[in-house]
Amino acid sequence: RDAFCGIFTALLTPMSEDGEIDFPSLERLVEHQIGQGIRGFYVGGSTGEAFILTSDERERILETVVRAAAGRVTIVAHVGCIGTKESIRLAKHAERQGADAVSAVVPFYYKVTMKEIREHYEAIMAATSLPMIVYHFPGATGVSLTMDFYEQLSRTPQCIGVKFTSLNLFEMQQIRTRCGKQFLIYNGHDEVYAGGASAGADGAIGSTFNMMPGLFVRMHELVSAEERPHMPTLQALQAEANEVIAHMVQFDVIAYEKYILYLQGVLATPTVRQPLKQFTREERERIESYYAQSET
Ligand code: NAY
Repeated sequence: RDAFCGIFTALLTPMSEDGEIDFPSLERLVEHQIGQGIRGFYVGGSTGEAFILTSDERERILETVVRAAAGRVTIVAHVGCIGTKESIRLAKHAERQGADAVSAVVPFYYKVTMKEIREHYEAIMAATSLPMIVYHFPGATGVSLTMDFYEQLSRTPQCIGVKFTSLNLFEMQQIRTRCGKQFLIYNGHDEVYAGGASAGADGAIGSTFNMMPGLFVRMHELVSAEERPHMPTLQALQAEANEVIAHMVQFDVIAYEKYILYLQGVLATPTVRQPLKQFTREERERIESYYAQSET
């Protein structure tokens, strides 16, 4: 269980100027992250631009990350698609590659009930022996999961937890109460990491860990220490992260993080794939001057 608790970076997918995947930059990013003490990677999620990649590309990315990480951290492969069949294909591939767990977004676009959603997860779990982490992100999918849904799925030992990307920490706390101590909860909105930890999260999966992993690794150490966490330090670290996040959300999450990593020399270009937003020269200058000022 320890290998699944902590800070998991929702990995970006570096791209070259023509929008193709830049594998050397991906390997550099993996190395850069491991060097800063993260517990693992969440590969091919929203931050990884999963839904605008082909399945073949998703497979190549996972293969590269597993090889580059070489067993040093835990690998969660996001295999979710809006259809069950393709999710199963990716899950089987993840198992063959040696991923430690799979995760799948709640199926979106076609309106189905909790029953079909549960059957979707059961079918993916039946296809491999890997543990499953449900990916709840109502802001993007428009799907709210019920407490009964969580409770039922958590009774399946193969379903080990949920990546909870919502600001509703009351609901997170209710999952903790209803599903028990063993069920893993990952905080998914980095700006409320400290709040999520107090609502019972065991760790976090986040996009901003790509550009500031150290801050969250320190917060996780604080909240998981045996003795009581030092609240003023925790609040100060969260405030430091949130200052960057507040700046970032004026622009665009994925393009912004890629731009910072490009400025840091980790990525060769800050390109995102169409139709995601590419920054104008004026936006790039604003980000650069904010970055230069925050570095000093
Ligand atoms: C994923 O699958 O990559 C994630 O959901 C990562 C979680 C991020 N959510 C989104 C929509 O990007 O880290 C968060 C988020 O960027 C951050 O909290 C800022 O809102």
